This record gives sequence, C-alpha cells and structure tokens, in this order.
Amino acid sequence: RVYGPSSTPSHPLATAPVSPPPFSVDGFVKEFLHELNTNQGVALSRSSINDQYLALASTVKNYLMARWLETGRKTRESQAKTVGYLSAEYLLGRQLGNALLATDLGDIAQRGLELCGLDLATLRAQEVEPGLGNGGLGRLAACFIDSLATMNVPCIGYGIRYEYGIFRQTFVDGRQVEQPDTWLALGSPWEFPHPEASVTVHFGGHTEKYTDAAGTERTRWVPEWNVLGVPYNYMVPGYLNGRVNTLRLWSAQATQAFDLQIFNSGDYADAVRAQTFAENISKVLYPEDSTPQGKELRLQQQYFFVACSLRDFIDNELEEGFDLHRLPERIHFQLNDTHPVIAVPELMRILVDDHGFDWDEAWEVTQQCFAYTCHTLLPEALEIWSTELLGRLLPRHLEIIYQINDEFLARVREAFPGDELRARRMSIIAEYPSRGVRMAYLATVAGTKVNGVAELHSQLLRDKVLPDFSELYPDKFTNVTNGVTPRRFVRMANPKLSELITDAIGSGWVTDLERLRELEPYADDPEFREQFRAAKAWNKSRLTDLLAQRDGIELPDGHLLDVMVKRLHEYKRQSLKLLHIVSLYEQVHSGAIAAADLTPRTVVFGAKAAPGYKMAKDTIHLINKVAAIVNADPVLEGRLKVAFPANYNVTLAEKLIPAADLSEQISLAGMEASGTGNMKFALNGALTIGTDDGANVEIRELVGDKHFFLFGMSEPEVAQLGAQGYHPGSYYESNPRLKAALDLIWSGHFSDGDRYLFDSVVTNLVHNDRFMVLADFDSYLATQAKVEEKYADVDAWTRSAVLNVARSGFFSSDRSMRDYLKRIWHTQPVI
Ligand code: F58
Repeated sequence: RVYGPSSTPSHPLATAPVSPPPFSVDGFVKEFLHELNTNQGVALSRSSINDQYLALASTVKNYLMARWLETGRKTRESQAKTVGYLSAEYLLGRQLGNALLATDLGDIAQRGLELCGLDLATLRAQEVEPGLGNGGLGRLAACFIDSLATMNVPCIGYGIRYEYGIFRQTFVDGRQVEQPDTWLALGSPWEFPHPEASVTVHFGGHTEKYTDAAGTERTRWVPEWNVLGVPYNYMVPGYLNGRVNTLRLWSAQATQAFDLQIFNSGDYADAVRAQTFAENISKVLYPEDSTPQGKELRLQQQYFFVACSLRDFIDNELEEGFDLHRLPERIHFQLNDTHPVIAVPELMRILVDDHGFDWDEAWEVTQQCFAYTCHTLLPEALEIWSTELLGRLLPRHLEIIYQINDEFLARVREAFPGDELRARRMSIIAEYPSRGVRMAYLATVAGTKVNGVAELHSQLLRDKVLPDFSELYPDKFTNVTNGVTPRRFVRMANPKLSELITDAIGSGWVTDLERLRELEPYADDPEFREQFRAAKAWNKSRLTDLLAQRDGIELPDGHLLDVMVKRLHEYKRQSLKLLHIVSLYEQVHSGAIAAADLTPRTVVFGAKAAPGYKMAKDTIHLINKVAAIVNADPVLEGRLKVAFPANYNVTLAEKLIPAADLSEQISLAGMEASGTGNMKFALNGALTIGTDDGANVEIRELVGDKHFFLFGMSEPEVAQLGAQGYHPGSYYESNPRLKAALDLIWSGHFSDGDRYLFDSVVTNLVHNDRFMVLADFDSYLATQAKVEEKYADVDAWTRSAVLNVARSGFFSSDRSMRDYLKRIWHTQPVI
C-alpha cells in the first residue's frame, strides 16, 4: 500500500488542512441541494424520500469528514495506544439522528429542510437500521465505541459487514416468521468501501516443516483456498468534541486468483459458484441466542474478520516503522466474548511463521495484546470448536493451540503437582463428549485480563465458571459493569426529559452522567414532578402514534405501561410475565377479583426468538394467542391489554423505553450476566420489577430499595434449591392460583380448544422448569400487587421515578470505558 501523492504538491490548497464546510441554514440548504443534484442525480422537485434521505446523510457526512481526517492525523502523531475492539456484532441502530446530535446540526438541518419543503422526521424514518447484532452483546459494542469517541480515546472497532443482519420478525397467525433483513437495499450512505486495502485470508490445506536460512526448524502453512476481505469504514463521531473514530467492518469476496484458476479450467458455472462460496462468509449474521451451533460457516466468519483485522493493524504498524516487539504498547485488543478468540493463535502464527519470532518471544507479545470479556453464565453458551473442524479449516492454528495448551498444562502441573484431575479440568482441549477447543479457556490463558459484565456476574465467573483459573491467576479476573450511551438512549431518545434535566442542572450530564445526582432534590419539587409526568405522557403519546401506524396496535390512554423487551429465552422468563397476565385474566373470570379492581395496565412485549429455538418460538405463539383473547375480552376492556409489536429492534427501543412506567427484569437469579435494557429503563424514569440478578443488583443498590421492586429467590437460594432437588410440580399442586393459570392454558382456552398446541410449554414448566418460574411465581405476583399500590399514589411513583433517573448515572458506558481504561487497557485519551 502506498499513500499520498508521488511528487511534492505545489498548489497551496493541496497541503492545507481539510476544513469542514461552514454551517448556517443557508449553507446547509446549499450543501443539501448540491448532494441531491450531484450524488442522487435528481432535482428537488423530482426527488424521492429516499433520495432526500441519502442527500441529507451525505451532507452530514461531508461535515464530519474533515474531523475524521484530523482525528486520524492526531492519533498517528500522538503515537498513543489504540483500543482494538474485536466484535462479531455491532447493533448500531440508525445513524442519521446520532450524527446530527454529535455534530449539533439537528436544528440547522430541520430549518434548512423546512425551507426546502421537507420534514426531518420523515427523512429520519427512511433509514433502515444496521442490525448487525443479536442483542445485548452487539448493542454493548455500539455503546462502547460511542463512548470512546466521545472520550477522545483512539479506538478501531473491527467486525463483519453482514449483508443480512438480524432477521426481520413477522407474525403469521401469532407465530414468528423470519424475513431477510435487506438493510443495504436502498443504499448505505454511512459506509466507505476500500477495496484497494483488501486483505487475503487463507483457509484449509496443511502445514509443513522446513529449515530456514539460519538453520532453524520452522513451520509453514500451505493453505488450500482463500477469500478477500474488503474493508468498509464507518464514522464513529464523538459527541460535540470533533473526534471521529473508525469502525471497520469486513466484507468477503472471492479472490481473483481463485476465480481465474477455475475459469481457466473451463467450468464457468463452478467459478461463479466459487464466488458465491467466498461471499457467503459475510452473507448473514447467525441469529443465535446463547447456544452456539458449532457451524463451520460461523468459524469461517470468526477467523475471517479476525485475520483481516490483525493484518490491517499490523501492516499499518509496519508501514509506520514500528517494531512488532512493541505491539503491546501500540494496541490492546478486547475480545468481545469468545467469538474473536481465534485471534490469539493467529497473532502467534503471524509473529512466529511470518516474522520469525521465536515461540517464547511471540507468546510474551501475544499475551500482552489481548483481554477477554465474558458475557454469559450458561454453560452451553461457552464455545467449543471441534478439533476435527479446526484442523480441517485452520490446521496451523490447531497446532499452535496444542502447543499453548502443552505449555499451559506444564505450568498447572508445576503449580499443583500430582493433581492430574485438575490438569484435565483446565485443559484448553476438552476430551469429552468429543475433542474440542474450549475458547473461553484459551482466552483466559492468553489474555492480560478476564472480565465479567456486572459485579454478581464477575463473582460467579470466578467462583463457578472458571474457578480453577481464578485460583491459578487471581489477578487476571476483574469486573467492569456494563453501561449504555446516554447520547442515544437519553438525549436522543427522550428529548422532553432531556430538556427538563438540562433546564434543571445544565447540559453537562450528557457527557458526565453522574451529574444526574443533582436532580435528587427535584424529586421533592411538585412542579418538577408535574413536568416529569408531562414528559412521560408525551413519550407515551409518541409511542401510541408509532404503534398505531407501524403495527395497527391501539394503546389505551392512562394505563400503567408495563414493558418486557429483550431476546426470547427461557432463562429471561417471559413465561413468568405471561403467567401473570393469564392469572389476572383467570381471576377476573373466576370471579376472584372484579375487573374494576384491576389497575389499568398495558403489557408490551418485544422479543425475537432464535429461528431454531422451539420453546422460544412456542412461547411467542402463546403470548400472541393470549393477547388475542385478552384484547378481545369486553370484561377486560380498559383494564388489561397485551401488545406485542413484531420486530423489536434498536429503533423501536428508542421509542418504547422512554414511554415505559415499569421495566420487567425477571430472569432467574444467577442467569443474566448483566442486562443493559434494565439500565436504559431506569435512566428514562421507569421503575424496575426485578430479581437480584446481573446489573439489577447494582441498580437496586444505587436507586435504593424503596424505589425498586425486588422479588424472587437470590442466587444462593437458587443454588440451594437446585442442590436439594427442585420439583416444580409441588408448586403447581400447592398454589391454586398458579394451578388455575396453567390449567387454563392447558385446557385449550387460548388455542381454540386445542389442548396440545401449548402442551410442551406447560408440561415443561410443570415437570422440568429449569429456570424455576413456578418457584418465583408467588413472589412475583405479590410484588406486582405492590407495584399497583404504589402506582395509585401518583406523587410517590413520580418521586421514585425521578430518583431512578438521578441515581443511575453510574450506568453510562462512559464510566464503563473509564473502568476498562484503568483496569485493562492502560491507555489514555488523546486531546
Ligand atoms: C448478553 N449476551 C448477556 N449474547 O446475555 C447480557 O446479560 C449482557 O448484558 C450483554 O450480553 C452485554 O454484556 C448476549 O447478548 C449474544 O447475543 C450472543 C451472540 C452470539 C451467539 C450467542 C449469543
């Protein structure tokens, strides 16, 4: 790669710093129309909304461009260490609104567009969000890169440019049906492809030994096939600070050589098929939740993006004249879960095979370059790649992993002589039920640090998931509690609340969220509470309009808005929320309570199920069936309503969360690593009903018991009940309310008399119930009664809601980033 002109430029402009276009409303209009005419090739009078959206995006991009170039220059000059965030997922959400916020161009754009007879909100609604992630883990990556840019920390986010992101969920007769997410179809103005900077990635083949010129025995990998990684750069603008970091997503393409070879062999059809084969690697995001499938294509994806990213960074280093022995001073790669862990043997391979390092030297460097974040506690969610597959796809990497493991086990045996059982337990290579590489172990052995994502999770990670490792390396383990970006999830999503906060305490909270504390006294101010309620009411009416238009759902006025949005998974226990609804319905119809005594409540669900996860899909079907009956019931009219808008995504979250009164965080204690939705709700003034799980624990500690509805067993109680033997049937038999609710489902009442339709869901709860829904049912209902009592006291409720906002500043992802900087990356902002 050669950059820059071939001779010294003589025109003065050619060496002047790039400056952003000056901005005024007139300047905006001029730029916008210029983009519309030159980029879209249309006149305003003939332009479509999509043309207008693309022209607006270009206008904002042009404004950011000079800052992007300047950020690159400053970062190179400072020689500061960069954070390399390696993540297979980035759930970015729409870009335009965030870019307008980061540049403070929102007002100018709005006024300029009005002068053109256009409406900003309409153009914003045209954007299809890049849904390049499944849920919490991918959204966390997006929050983190936003915070690093805002905090002036050099960071490159590396990932995959999936052609199809997370599927679009539709409901057909209440069942989930997946549709492809064609987010690129109408153009993608936020990306900058750089085919000239493509990287070749190798796969397959075998390894050979040879002796180099110095007489040293070395190994070389003779791969069988390869693909090209084409980088697409995305801007990551900091909030009002002029910094623009880079997100680099890789797209797979067939290499020319590969094509030619087959073309020359005369089989045109085969050549085209080869191309498809290569492009398949970045074709689609795996819509998994929690259980890795061990699919070959997924391993290809993982190695593909990691190999591209390391090559990219290292080539740059070499071009700039850095010595790879000093790599740890230049970069810290953060492994977002185990998906990028194949980067560890890849860096070893690069250093040893390509750059002639000896093994120990390479291991020294590699160990200092990585740190690993774990996002789960479910044993089945820890990735294990079969050695058969790894050996076939990445033979050299498997050899390297074996050698890392040999040296590691030698160390274990030295530390614990004679404890062969321990060595077997800790081996990176699992032998049972079949031979495989435990990626979490590899990451733990290789990285400088291992962190969990909330206090409770990090503790359970040490004590239950990796106890042998925490004994061997006590200092490696640390916690960084997750956070969310206040820019997108408060400032942008909740403009009314933001205005209220800013009027009260100034605007500094947007980048210093702990300052929300200054709101505490306002909780006792009746006028402030009134305005706070007005903001909530505005958010609810905005949501009402959206759901009416988007889903044909009618939200009743004046209801307690009770929201449970997250992936559908048994451990998250949407079925507990559902049993609550069914029980209210049953109690009214059995005459146990009068409909008039119910607190008017609308329950909103949002959840996608992994397409292959039957129990999750059945649960979605059941929720929709129950919703249909409840919503059509005249007795419950105005009292209870269930809404399940399809295709919950970041865009919908931005409207739903600010409108919520009650946040449902009801996983079985010890199962949800952290949760981040829980933080977004608290920051937007919803009260939480939740178990003592994940970051709920910290939310409750901070907001105070009086302002949080805790229920259910604690993690030690769950462990104890599990150890003594859990029998869900005994709860079913002994709790008449629970039995009545389950029996009603079983009777076919919600399935047109079909007793078998939901048999698997109910049978599973009564006979298996791995996540102890029945054990927590009673406590959940009793706590919901407390919710209703409190909701009846409007002032007490609002006071708690204000205090939730005031005391949740800790959950800014800026704070998470400060913790990573201090505890893991040891790097500094560049001013
Ligand atoms: C989530 N994990 C945790 N995984 O469940 C949640 O508690 C935590 O707050 C969040 O990470 C951020 O730390 C998660 O979202 C996935 O989506 C994986 C994607 C790849 C396949 C396996 C699940």
